[in-house]
Amino acid sequence: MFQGVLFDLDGVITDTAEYHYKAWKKLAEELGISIDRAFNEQLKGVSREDSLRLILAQGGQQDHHTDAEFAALAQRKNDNYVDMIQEVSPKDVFPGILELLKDLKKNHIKTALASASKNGPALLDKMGLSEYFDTIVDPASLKAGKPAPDIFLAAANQLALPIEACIGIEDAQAGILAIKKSGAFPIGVGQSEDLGSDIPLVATTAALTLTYLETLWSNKNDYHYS
Ligand code: B16
Ligand code: MG
Repeated sequence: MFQGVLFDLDGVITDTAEYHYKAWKKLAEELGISIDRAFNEQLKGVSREDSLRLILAQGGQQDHHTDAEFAALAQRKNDNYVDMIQEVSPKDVFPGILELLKDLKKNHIKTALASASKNGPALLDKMGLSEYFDTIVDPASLKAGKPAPDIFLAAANQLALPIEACIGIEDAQAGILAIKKSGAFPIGVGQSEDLGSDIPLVATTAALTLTYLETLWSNKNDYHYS
């Protein structure tokens, strides 16, 4: 049986992925750059700075800003995003997540937050979920963000568990690559068009029950991915 579950936040625990998209779209438009939902799939799970680099490259503006201007643009996006998440509350937790967290606790399965977001701890507080997490990885402490495996390796390490004993849950292409590279067993939340068909996927978090995770875990050798 698995001993730990490593959770992404945005797009897995709540719908903040949508707020990130809206905040990036607004900033991009102010810069005369157009981005759509398909482009946004590349931004999911990617750090604030790397997301801004991708957007500027999309508009051919990769060399247009000084370091100070770049930092101000990243700050502007975050200020706008932070405004949007002020009203987040326990009712914004995705279906099934609270029940899963409670069941994991009851069964002494450890939990970690492996979110690239520096706003992660504040969001868990707003949703009343902090008490369900044994540890939170500080994304600022990592050498490389998703798709590098560092955040999932750090999460297992902080739980004092071997990574092979953990499940990682993600909604983003970059995050799933990171889980695969880490050695944890990946479960994706989303569609095969976005996330591929080589790992188990759920269309909604309502499917993420402890029983279902146990079933996937016992069949994990049926999945072949690299
Ligand atoms: P922040 P996750 C990621 O969180 C988001 O998916 C991504 O869109 C965002 O740019 C990144 O966090 C950094 O967030 O600007 O709040 O520090 O999906 O890894 O939980
Ligand atoms: Mg995510």
